[in-house]
Amino acid sequence: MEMTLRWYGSQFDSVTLEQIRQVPGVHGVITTLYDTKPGEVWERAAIHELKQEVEAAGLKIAGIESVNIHDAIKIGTPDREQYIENYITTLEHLGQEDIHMVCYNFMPVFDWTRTELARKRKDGSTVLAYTQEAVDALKPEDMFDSIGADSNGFVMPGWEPERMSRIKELFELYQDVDAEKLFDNLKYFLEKIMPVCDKYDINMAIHPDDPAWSVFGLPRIIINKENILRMMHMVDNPHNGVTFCSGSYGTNLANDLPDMIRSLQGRIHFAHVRNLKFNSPTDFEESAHLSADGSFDMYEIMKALYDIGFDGPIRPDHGRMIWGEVAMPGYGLYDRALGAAYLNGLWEAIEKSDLK
Ligand code: CS2
Ligand code: MN
Repeated sequence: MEMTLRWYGSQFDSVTLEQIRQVPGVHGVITTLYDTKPGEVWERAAIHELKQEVEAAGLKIAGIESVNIHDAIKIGTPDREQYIENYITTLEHLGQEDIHMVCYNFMPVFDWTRTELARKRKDGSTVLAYTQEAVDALKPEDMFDSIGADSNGFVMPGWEPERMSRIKELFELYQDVDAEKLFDNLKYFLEKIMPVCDKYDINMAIHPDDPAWSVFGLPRIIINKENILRMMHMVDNPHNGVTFCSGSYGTNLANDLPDMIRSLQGRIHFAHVRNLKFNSPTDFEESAHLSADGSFDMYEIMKALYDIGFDGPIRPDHGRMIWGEVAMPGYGLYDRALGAAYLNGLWEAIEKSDLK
């Protein structure tokens, strides 16, 4: 595996490349052109410039998170053809710049959903949290407002203001899209992009829906082992793979994370590893990465990745906000650096006990 940190670009991130470079064991970043909108072509020159900036700091681009998918592709309207063309052009440009892993998601309307971005824990740290009760009491448009209000002034990925202002219209457009239709539209998209992925050896890594169930009546399909295997088999190409995000699949306690990892051998192209602490099955918070602080056995998760020979980029996912840092919720430096060090330590121990 290759330990990385997510970085939003110097215009958008409070964390610098110089800081990331000093996290032991981190040699790469997962980044994006944060100011491009879903559906836009990523110009090769812009990708090249980003790459040069990262390399000048002594790091490399280990992959992109995310190249977002335009709603027309998810809904399946006739204009999807143009947006798929644009996506293919973006993939060509990434391939030409020697970038070979692209994370994306196929969630209707919302990206990840949390009901609190700064829940205070006993030790004074703050974390992202979710309760089903809070979602049930909210209208979708209020959800957007609460996310915006709590974000320390940062634009949260997936919660861009332009999307917030179109929320009602988006819900109407998705009216006839059920889970089966969403699967069909995903298949259609993947079949169209596989040739360019084959040509440039680009691994597509779908991110799970977070939380891993339907919110506000919208269908969600990338939620469990059965569906993810269906998705892989329906377009049976090794470039059609997944981002294994423990914190997203783990929102559903019925998901056996190590077992899911083992069933995805060869198709996990990217891993997000973080822990959750459940207070009840519908109330969880994003704890520190350490097993003892949350509900998951992080050793078993890393061991499963090791056992299947996972060699792609991995990153600590959201961290807590600690030591007075002010940053995008989930994306401060300090706790993610602790997470990276901890995950590296687990990996070293697993590797050495295996080689003994
Ligand atoms: C990320 C997602 O911050 C997060 O929760 O894991 O926003 C992820 O980047 C997207 O869903 C992938 O497209
Ligand atoms: Mn994730």
